[in-house]
Amino acid sequence: MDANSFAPPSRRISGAEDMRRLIVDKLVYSVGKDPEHSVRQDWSAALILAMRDQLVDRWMASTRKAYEQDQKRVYYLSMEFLIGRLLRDTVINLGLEEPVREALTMLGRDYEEILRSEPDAALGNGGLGRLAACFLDSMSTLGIPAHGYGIRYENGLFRQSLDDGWQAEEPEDWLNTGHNWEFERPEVVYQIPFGGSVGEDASGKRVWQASEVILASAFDTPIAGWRGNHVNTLRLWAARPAKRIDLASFNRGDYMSAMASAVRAETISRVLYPDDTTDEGKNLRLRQEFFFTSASLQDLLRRFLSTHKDLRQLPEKMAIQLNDTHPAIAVAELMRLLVDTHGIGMDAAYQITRNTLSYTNHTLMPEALERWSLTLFGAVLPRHLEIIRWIDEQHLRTAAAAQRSLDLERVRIVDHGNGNGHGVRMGHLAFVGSHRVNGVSALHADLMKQTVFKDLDAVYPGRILGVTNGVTPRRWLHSCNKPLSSLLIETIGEAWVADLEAIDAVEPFADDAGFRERFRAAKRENKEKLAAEIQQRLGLKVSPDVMFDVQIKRMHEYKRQLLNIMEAIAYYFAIRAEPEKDWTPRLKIFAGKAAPGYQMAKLIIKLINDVARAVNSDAVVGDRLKIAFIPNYNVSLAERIIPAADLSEQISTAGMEASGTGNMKLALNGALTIGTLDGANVEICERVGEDNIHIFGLTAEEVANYRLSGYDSRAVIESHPVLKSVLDAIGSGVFSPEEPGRFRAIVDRLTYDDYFFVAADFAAYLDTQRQVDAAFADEEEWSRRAILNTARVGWFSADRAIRDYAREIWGVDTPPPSAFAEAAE
Ligand code: 26W
Repeated sequence: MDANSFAPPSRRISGAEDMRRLIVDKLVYSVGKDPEHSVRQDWSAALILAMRDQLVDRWMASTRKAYEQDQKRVYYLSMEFLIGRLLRDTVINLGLEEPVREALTMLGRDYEEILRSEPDAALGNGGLGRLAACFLDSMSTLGIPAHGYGIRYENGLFRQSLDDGWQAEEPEDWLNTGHNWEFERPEVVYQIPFGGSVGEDASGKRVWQASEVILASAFDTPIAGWRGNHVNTLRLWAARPAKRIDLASFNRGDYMSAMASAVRAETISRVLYPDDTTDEGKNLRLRQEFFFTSASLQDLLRRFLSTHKDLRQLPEKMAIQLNDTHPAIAVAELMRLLVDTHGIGMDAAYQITRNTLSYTNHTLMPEALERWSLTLFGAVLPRHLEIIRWIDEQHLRTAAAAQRSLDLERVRIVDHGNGNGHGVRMGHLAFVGSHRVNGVSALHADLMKQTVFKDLDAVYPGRILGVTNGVTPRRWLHSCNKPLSSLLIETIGEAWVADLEAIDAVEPFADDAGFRERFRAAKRENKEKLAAEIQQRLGLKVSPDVMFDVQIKRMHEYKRQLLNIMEAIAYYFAIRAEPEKDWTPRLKIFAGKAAPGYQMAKLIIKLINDVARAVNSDAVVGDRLKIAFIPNYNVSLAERIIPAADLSEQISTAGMEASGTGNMKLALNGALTIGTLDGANVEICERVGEDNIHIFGLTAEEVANYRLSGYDSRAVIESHPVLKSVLDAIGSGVFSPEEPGRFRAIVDRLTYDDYFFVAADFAAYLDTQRQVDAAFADEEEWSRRAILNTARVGWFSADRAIRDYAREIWGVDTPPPSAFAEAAE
């Protein structure tokens, strides 16, 4: 048989008529529906399958090339991938928008409506998960052979709704209508051992006798980059029991116990972030982390060994990136696989491991740095505990030699003290087991060296570096903001889509009145659309003429949605006191989910909604202030809000937001930022210029000093009458007359234990908001500054971030941006 016998009939399509035929073919033969009786879901499935067809041969070509050229590969291990919807991006990346639209018109279907019926894959929580998704896009665009590895959660992050203004949570059934992008790989299956004990065989070799084995089964989703030149794989693992049912119990009629071990196994890929406040929750979380890490490492070793013999070559042929501490167990698991399964010595295995792994840290908050009690860890992963103790010994020797004055207790991975740090410190493990450790903004990397990783930095100087986050311009401008994208392409060409720094070509147009008007028209179109959605979903009528002031992110006290709503209250009172004054009208938009167990964050959602109820129904106020909390924040909702934003709220307590990526997306879409000098805001400020951003509040250094010297929020409150009146109103039930004490806990927190410096920053925030008002009132000047924001944030592209990783961490080549400029011509 010659090679041509394998050549499949080509499915690549360019014209609308061919596209129509392919979609109908998919509808009939793959979805199994009669076009006459098909509903929207069926058409959506058919279109996705048609697009997937377009990806497959490119995907195989990419894989073939990686094997043939023996390219170095990147493996990105992440507990979260917030990919959202894939259809619009894929169609645009492949340059197939025109034929798809036309084909659907011929079929009497509406393209936009079909796009909306694709479920939003919410396999993540926040920025960390979205970053992983942006990075996959960029690695494909840059042609880096890469795999994303994660968990195929049956229920992703919960679906949020509002029940009388309170957050309500329901399971997100994103798989209900099938995930038509993926290919199930039933043959790709690995055994994941848990529990049991470790013994020795006759030769003295350590042998792990697990008490339970669960199977990890692969599902692959192709991820195309710009123009579809390279297609990578997102491989997600589903947990399966080794034995579906226990027949003996079944035959006895004991059906529950017959299924028990299957249920226990499948629980592992059931939900994202199970509540880990209970022991059972912690146990499940550790099992999830080991489950996907082990499956991924077994898989990449199998791939490596299919074409290589010598495992010492591993660091030359692959880079494994740990997205936060969640996959930190990879350090011990890679050692275990090398030593126990492949017979390599401990020292050599340790060296291979460190040279292959690197670790990204996404938060300095000590409570988010995972640690496991020795009891739990030893019960679930006894062999790994041995290996980690071995690593710890080497590490402590290095530490003692490097830094004589160091307190070794603080740097050890396995901590025996009884304090908070008791147990296995996963951040330390990830740090020690990696050759590079990166923060996600310049400030964050600096603070890592000064705070949580100070001692480890002294032992391993030069290991920490900063790689400032970035966002993909394909999704976060080109595909989500058609009006602006089209204007930009018409004005400066298309090069920026693949090389975002080229967007600086639009800077001179900031001084062109005609361009400013068109820029405003684009924003206006987006605002009208969002206004219609707000009216439809919340029953709230808002005017697209007012400033759209946006804070969209996870609900967390450090992000200070509370500061924002308190400012709204102050503004509300001021308007009521002087209704005749010339106020700059605003719509405050909030969206974000609170972790189900995070009571304070949930109370803040309720406060926002109670204040909204009072303000939105107050005839005196009218359009001058409206407040909208849009439920169920996810990637798709962000894609609709961001293009419509005028003002971007990035107001975290300085030193607490590692980077932020929403700040980049909003600035790119022409919103001005009001923000603290935190995370990547610092670098955004440097790039857009101080005149084009509204910075306020304490710096990270000032916050740190206050934490040392003590800070008396009560005195601050007493000395600021507006702040006092706002807190009095919240605390006395002005917004919750049916339950006056509802928000007492919030007021108490700010008065006695204002850990996030809300009171301290209130006055500066208020002042700055009034400056924003004045600036917005000058339409031409505001537009000029908005255009400068778009023009000057090109550096915050995920492509640039990936080039930095490739060069500084992975040792992987990437094509220069000029390669794309030529291709675009
Ligand atoms: C349960 C443990 C845990 C705690 C927090 C898991 C995950 C989280 C967050 C959702 C982590 C996260 O998203 N961090 C964000 O990462 C972004 C990408 O680097 C940064 O831009 C944000 O500043 C950071 O908060």
